[in-house]
Amino acid sequence: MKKLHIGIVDIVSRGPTRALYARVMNANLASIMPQVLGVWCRQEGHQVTLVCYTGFEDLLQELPANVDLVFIGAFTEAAHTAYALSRLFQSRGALTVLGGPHARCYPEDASQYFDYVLGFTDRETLRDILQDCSQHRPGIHLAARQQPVTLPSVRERWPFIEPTLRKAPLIKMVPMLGSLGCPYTCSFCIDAVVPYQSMDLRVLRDDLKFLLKQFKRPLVGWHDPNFGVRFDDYLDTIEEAVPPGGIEFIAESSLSLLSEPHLKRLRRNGFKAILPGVESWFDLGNKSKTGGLHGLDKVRQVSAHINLILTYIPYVQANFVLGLDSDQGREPFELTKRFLDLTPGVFPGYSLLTSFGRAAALNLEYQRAGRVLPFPFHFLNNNQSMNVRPRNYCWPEFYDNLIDLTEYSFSSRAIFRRFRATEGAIPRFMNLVRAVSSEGFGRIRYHREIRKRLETDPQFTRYFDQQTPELPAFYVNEVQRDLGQLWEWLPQGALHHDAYAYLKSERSGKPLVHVAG
Ligand code: B12
Ligand code: SF4
Repeated sequence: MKKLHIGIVDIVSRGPTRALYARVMNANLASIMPQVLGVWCRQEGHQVTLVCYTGFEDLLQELPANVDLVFIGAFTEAAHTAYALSRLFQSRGALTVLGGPHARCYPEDASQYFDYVLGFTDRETLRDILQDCSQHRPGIHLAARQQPVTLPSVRERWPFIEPTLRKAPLIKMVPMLGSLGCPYTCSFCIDAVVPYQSMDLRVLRDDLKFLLKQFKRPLVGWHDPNFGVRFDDYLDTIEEAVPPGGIEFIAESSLSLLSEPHLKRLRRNGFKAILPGVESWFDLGNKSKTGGLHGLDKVRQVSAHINLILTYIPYVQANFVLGLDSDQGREPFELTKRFLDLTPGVFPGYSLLTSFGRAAALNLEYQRAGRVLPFPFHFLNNNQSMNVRPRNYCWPEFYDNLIDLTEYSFSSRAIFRRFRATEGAIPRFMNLVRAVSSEGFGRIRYHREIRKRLETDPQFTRYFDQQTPELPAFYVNEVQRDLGQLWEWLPQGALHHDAYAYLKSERSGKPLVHVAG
């Protein structure tokens, strides 16, 4: 096979940025799969250049001009950035491949702009592409039957991890993966139907030992959808490789896994931040181990649990989904405010209910009910737009409640109480920066702007009420501003997508995916 020049772009930022938070954090949000592809492509004998795009690089300078094949990894919020890059590289004669969350959720749309669009990707899938390596316009959709059984280790990915972390000035977080899939089946989740599988614990052990030699005190971010399902196996592995506290860890874990004995062990082993999902006061009780408890009873139980976690783990972000069908009136929002009163040390992470294309079977229900709005992908990041019309709220009412809750969560009083209730300089610093930057104050400003326009801009009201598909100019201008120079390369029509493609394809009975291998 001809030796190819392969470019890989891991898009972390949707466009150029100068924000301080982005400077500190973006390189720490690099994905694992682009690095994996880099290792596999080199092992197949090809020349690879990988760029983690954090918003500070000039992509065209960093990737060689003569690449044959470009892999792009993108979340849906970065879809337009990815589409524009694809067009640019295709215009220079390269073939392009899209992978990652956007490709998994919106393959029909993406295949208009790439030669290949990938779902689950294993080494065989990659080999198929490298062998075929030909133009497909529109592109073809390929996927492995299941998640890969093994992935290259941190040691093997190091030639890609190290240059990425060099861009992170303060915190340097190494991305690791202990498991794929999840044994739980939360209806809204992309992993609800993906069987749980553990990665090879011997490889993890070796990687942890390797990391101890690279940094004085490494920081590992576990990318597992739900870390600690086989809790003892993972903690045994960590304890075998690392002296207590020799590596610091961050993980997403469900509350049901965070019992007090587990918390003691996590603290002993350097876990510094945990991100459990609470999601709702009226639904999804299994995940938070609150069973049939609802409303204020659930608030009290979850609060007590999180206060307990905070005595062991200095940084806790509790995640909520706002606008679920089980919510109505002011009560869910007021309950979250009571939760913050009772749990002053927690950082609240709010997601607006978002239906990411094919991510979950539940999305078919929203599509059948005609409740999905075609907001451009750029805004589908759980906070800049909510693409499911709420069942029990009209938009102004929903936004009033959202603004009230966000203001409450990032009021001077709440910030001060959070500061006092948190231990350690870094957790305090992170809470403060997140509150006063784009996440806290920035979102309050943004939601207020949307609310104002819902009152004053008839184009907005008609679009939100699904009376017209005509996109308000506000959104077009935002994408143009965020993409910077890449705007010129955005393919025509790319701001619009069929928000009902998943349902249509299910109804047509035609399989979408070509299984690789
Ligand atoms: C870990 C994680 C994070 C981490 C790490 C992010 C990162 N850069 O990887 C953190 C906490 C930083 C994060 C942040 C966010 N996340 Co997140 N995150 C996840 C999580 C839990 C696991 C993803 C993962 O790494 N899995 C392990 C990999 C190996 O498996 P995989 O993702 O299934 O990938 C397979 C294929 O897609 C393919 N593949 C993946 N990447 C690539 C790349 C290329 C080039 C190719 C060819 C193939 C390929 O190969 C893999 C093996 O089969 C998922 C939920 C889930 N359960 O999957 C959400 C998820 C991916 N996140 C999501 C979202 C929305 C976000 C945020 C926008 C939230 C926010 N508002 O801040 C940000 C965006 C951050 C950013 N721009 O980088 C959504 C994405 C939906 C979408 N279509 O965009 C998901 C699906 C959760 C959800 N809501 O349903 N996230
Ligand atoms: S526990 Fe988390 S990862 Fe598992 S199915 Fe539920 S939401 Fe998804």
